[in-house]
Amino acid sequence: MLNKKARVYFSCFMLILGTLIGFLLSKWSEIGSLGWREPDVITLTVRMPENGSLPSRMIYGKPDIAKAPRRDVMVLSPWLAPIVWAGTFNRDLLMEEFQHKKYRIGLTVTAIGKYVKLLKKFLESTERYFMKGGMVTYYVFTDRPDKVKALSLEVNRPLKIITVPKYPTWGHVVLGRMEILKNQSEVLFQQEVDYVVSLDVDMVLFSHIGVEILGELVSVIHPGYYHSPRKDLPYERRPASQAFIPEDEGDFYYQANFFVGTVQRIYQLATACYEGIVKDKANDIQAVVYEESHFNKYLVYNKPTKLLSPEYIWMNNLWRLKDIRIKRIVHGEKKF
Ligand code: UD2
Repeated sequence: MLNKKARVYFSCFMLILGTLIGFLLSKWSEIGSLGWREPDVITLTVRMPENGSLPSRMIYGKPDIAKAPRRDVMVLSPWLAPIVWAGTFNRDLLMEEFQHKKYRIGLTVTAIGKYVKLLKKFLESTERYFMKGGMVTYYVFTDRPDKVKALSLEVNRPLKIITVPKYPTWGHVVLGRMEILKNQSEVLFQQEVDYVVSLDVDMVLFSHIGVEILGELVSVIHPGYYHSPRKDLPYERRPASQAFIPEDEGDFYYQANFFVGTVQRIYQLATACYEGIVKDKANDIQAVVYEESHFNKYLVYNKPTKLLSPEYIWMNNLWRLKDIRIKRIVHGEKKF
């Protein structure tokens, strides 16, 4: 009798302990990312006050040609595109040029159907961490403008709601996004912004995302495949699809949930993906990872001018490797 009771107590204890450990593990990577401080490549950055006719100056330590910013990761692709990691850039220096040119940035996000519910949390995090001091306009693509308005979103940057069709399925939404982007680049973005940043609504920013992400055509290396050999990358390998990439081609696998570019480059990218999607549909074939397959195909033959490391889209279900010093954005936060 006593043994049975003891067994019950022991089981309860183990259950509570297991739940506690599970909870702590799930929070660990989040806590870790918040605790990490981003080092500057060049540490001393002081702005000197304006003095008579002299313009205000920035004083900082001289870059040391013998000192690599990171030795544990690739910081330059074979086609000479920088790969952005923590520790490889000085945001203050980048801001100098940015403020001088007064670039306008359009942040686009798709929130269709129930995904509207994710918009508030997404925008709270972008307000806190996205492009501080930059000229940002939010563009929300939605089929439910009334629901978006009803969220009473408190944002300090202009927010434009773009009404898009009601898509019947998830597949139609993710494929349709390229058409929306193509059309809006033509009619809206070319008038209103210099750079387009496209993010998914199931993302939460945990750290500052600044001008280091800007470039002509910028994509993020997928956190799940960045150490994988080419044969394991989930490219579309069937020649019948427009997204086909031969077995012996491909550089990195990129995620289609975060990309950046000038309006012209985004227009070209979105048009190519849209046309590939339309042709596939006519041929009754669906690329293996939907629009992301077409996106990857495009980037094999139109190399990105800048790459963002997987720090820029992390997923909480991935075990963080030691080369990931900071989680800037976490993807896959879906609590409807
Ligand atoms: C998966 C893939 C991603 C990409 C994507 C298709 C993983 C981990 N992720 O992302 O790499 O292939 O699929 O682009 O494999 N949306 C709506 N309403 C909908 C459906 C989608 O607004 O009804 C929007 C929303 O912005 C959402 C995005 O489309 O964040 C992508 O949809 P998802 O979040 O369901 O896709 P996800 O993250 O599983």
